[in-house]
Parts: sequence; structure tokens; C-alpha cells
Amino acid sequence: MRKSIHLVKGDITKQNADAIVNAANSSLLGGGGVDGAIHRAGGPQILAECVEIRNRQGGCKTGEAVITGGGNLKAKYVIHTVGPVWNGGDKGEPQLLGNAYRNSLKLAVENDIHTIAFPNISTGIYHFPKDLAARIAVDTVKAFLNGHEGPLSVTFVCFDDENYALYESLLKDK
Ligand code: AR6
Repeated sequence: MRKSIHLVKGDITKQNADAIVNAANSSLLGGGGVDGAIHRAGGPQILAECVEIRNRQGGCKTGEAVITGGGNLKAKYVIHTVGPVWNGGDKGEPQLLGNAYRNSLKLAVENDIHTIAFPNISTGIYHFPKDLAARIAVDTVKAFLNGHEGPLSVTFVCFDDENYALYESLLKDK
């Protein structure tokens, strides 16, 4: 395996990875979209751990990441990161989205995670343009893997056709 990037279409809650990433919000208290799906599928243990983290450090800032167990999911861990809300693009959104991917990967490595699955962070309720978000996601993951020594397999899990097509074309000349 060593280092690799994969693309699948589907539901991230079904992924068989050491960790799946959640596109959360700063409260860490759940929400709609992929966040709602992960908490529904994973059960109440994940929210209980999020509440503990929130009590300890006051939630999670945009671009940062925290880790909980995977509850009832196949994944052992959930890494909760907060992508930026798209606000025109000149409020640091691209950098913040890159930070969300990078900090999730750092946390994965710190926890000895070797397989990790990402959803298309910020491209739903937060309205980040999908094409730019896909480029940032792929570039950030490639750069991280290039600078990383150990085994790490990264899967992009696209829920919608538009994102899947964008990632397919970005990754085909990998
Ligand atoms: N598996 C994989 N991807 C999914 C799934 C799923 N089960 N469900 C949706 N997506 P969003 P955001 C895709 O809105 O834009 C929440 O309320 C979806 O098609 O989930 O980062 C949080 O609490 C889209 O491409 O996250 C925050 O308040 C991508 O996941 C806010 O939404 C991200 O869409 C975060 O907004």
C-alpha cells in the first residue's frame, strides 16, 4: 500500500478505512449533510466524545481538526474538521480549506492511521465552488503524501456526480 490516492463514489459512512473525515461545524454538535449522516450511522458515542472535546477546548476552529472514536461505524476513528463557509473567496477560504485537509492528515498520522477517507469538505451547505475545492483537496493531499514517510492511503469519497467527475479528471494524470 505505502502511499496511494483513491477515488470512490458513494456514502462515506460505509467506508472501510481506519478513519473517515467529517465535514463538521465549529460547535462539533452535529448538523446536516455528511455530518448528520455520520452521527446517524455512528450512533450517540461520537456526539458524546464531541461534547467532551467541546467542553475541554471550546469546539473546533475553521481549518482545524479533532478526533473521536468511530462508534458503530466500520471506521475506528472519525476526524472532525471544519471547512470554511464560501464567502466570495477573498476571506481566506482557499487557505482554510487546505488547512482542513492538512490538519486532518496530520492528526491521522499522529494516531497511527494508515487509511483515511475524505468527503468533499465545504462543497455542500458551505457552498465552496466544487472545482476549486477539488483542486485544493487533491493538491493538499499530494503535497502531504510527498512530504510523508510512512504508509498512508487516502480515499476521496464523492457523493454527487459533479464532484466525482471533477476528481476523476484531476486524478487521472496522477
Ligand atoms: N457521504 C459522503 N459525502 C456526503 C454524504 C455522505 N453520506 N452526504 C453528503 N455528502 P456538507 P459542508 C457530501 O453539506 O459543505 C453540516 O450541517 C455532499 O454532497 O455535508 O462542509 C455541518 O454540521 C457534499 O459534497 O458539508 C456544517 O454545519 C459534501 O458531502 C455544514 O454542514 C459536503 O457537504 C458543513 O458544510
